[in-house]
Amino acid sequence: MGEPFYITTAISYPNGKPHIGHAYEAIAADVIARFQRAMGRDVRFQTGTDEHGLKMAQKARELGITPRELSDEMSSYFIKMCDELNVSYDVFIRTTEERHHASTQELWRRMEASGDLYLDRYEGWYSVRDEAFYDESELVAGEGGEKLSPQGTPVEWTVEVSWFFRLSKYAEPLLKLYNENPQFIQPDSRRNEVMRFVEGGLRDLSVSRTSFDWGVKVPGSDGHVMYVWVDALTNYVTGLGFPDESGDFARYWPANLHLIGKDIVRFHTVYWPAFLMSANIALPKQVFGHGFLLNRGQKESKSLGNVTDPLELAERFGVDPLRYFLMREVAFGQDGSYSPEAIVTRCNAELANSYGNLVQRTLSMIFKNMDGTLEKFASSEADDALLATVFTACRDELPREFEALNFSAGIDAWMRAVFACNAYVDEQAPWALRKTDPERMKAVLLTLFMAIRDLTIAIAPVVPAAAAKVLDQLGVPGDARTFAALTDADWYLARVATGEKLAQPVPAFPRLEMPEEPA
Ligand code: ME8
Repeated sequence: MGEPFYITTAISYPNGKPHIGHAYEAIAADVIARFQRAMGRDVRFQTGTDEHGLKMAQKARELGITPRELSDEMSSYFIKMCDELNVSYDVFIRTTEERHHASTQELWRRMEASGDLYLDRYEGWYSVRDEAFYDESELVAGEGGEKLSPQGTPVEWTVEVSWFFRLSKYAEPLLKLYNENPQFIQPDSRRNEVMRFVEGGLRDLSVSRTSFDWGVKVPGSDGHVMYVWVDALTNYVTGLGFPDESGDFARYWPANLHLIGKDIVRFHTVYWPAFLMSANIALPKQVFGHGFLLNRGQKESKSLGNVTDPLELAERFGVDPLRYFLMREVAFGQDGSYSPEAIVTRCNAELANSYGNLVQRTLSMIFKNMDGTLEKFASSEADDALLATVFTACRDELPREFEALNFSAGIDAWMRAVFACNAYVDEQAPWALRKTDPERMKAVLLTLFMAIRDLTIAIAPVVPAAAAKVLDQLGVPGDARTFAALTDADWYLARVATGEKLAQPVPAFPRLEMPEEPA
């Protein structure tokens, strides 16, 4: 078994149906999970829903149902989204599960045993939408002069007796953590923001509420439920069986990567490591705050009427084209914009015309002109040069960039190899060789066959279903679809030895239709 690799997404608030940002994060995490599996790692991939808190309680009240009914219904849409987008999670966690309450209460007890929890009176600004507390100094003025959180959401002055976590005690240890482990918070821009924030000193954090009961009960303190972020963050260890520290926990903790959006970096890089230090649990290796996805440059919102159902996009353009577009178009870590036209333009140019066409043309020619027969051939210098270019892109460049979460750059390296194949096809003109030099035609087509296998294995984490379709047509066995398999020089001879002929190829990347009019 390979080295363990534990990756998580944020757990989503199921107070509405999933939006494109949720799909983006789930897809990015899935690309990482599939990539790491293809690199030979033993991947554990967790996602889920964050079902407690005032936001959920208020939404349920608004709809006249219980929070439980709301989370049961809505969380099913998140599961459906993951399944339809081909997101290969191992665990879908729901924070209302009994095991999660037990795990969070154990974390609480450990923080209490460290002397980090105390009862006091809480007075401060709370944003229900962000489920976050803010300092007066962090607030901004709204259009009518009203006070808003730094995220632009309404805040309420709240007064109650609550439990506090001694966050102030952890400012120094946290700064030490960031300084000693520059990769802990990525990208660097977010790391700098967090460091400035912590350098300003930390105030103790109110971690329980008495004004409502939709949450995890504070052990031994009637009437208190935990602040939703205490329980939300704990999901990452619950899913590994915590408080049982043998088994999955022993194997997969600490997490290699918490993948989250930029708005919740503070929770994951200040609160979470502080809770873990307090409870004497090892810290995750990296938190990566990706950017936001915007609809034609604008944030989606009900009032603008531009909220997109990611499953409708997937249905309209296909799951793999949507995945490809999101990973290719946006420089990971930065904000990005999408529109139906941009999806069609990008996918037609790269997936359909460049790569899909290469595959389809090559396999059709092998099928028609060679009766689908694969055989040994003597390669020329040009053939070897092409295969070397493709190999370098697929085995070195793309993996190096994907390892660093630079998906767009990795795909760019891959695309250059696809272009090299297309330039080779034009130069070698196999259709003309058919009459003049059939042996040479075979060498050209079989070289392309080998190149396509490499290209397809490399891009499979991004477009898993279409890639599987191509690899099935090539006859590449399931266990040979890995990056290590790319270095096996004899795979082609083994493939020839099976004697299997290529069947008539079926296009894996059809061209997309441009939308008639921009929505
Ligand atoms: O924050 N583009 O849940 P959530 C990209 N429950 N990503 C986006 C986005 C957008 N437009 N909008 C949101 C929560 N996200 C908490 C997390 S984790 C212990 C608890 C991202 O449903 C967002 O940054 O509001 C977050 O990573 C994820 O979607 C879920 O957001």
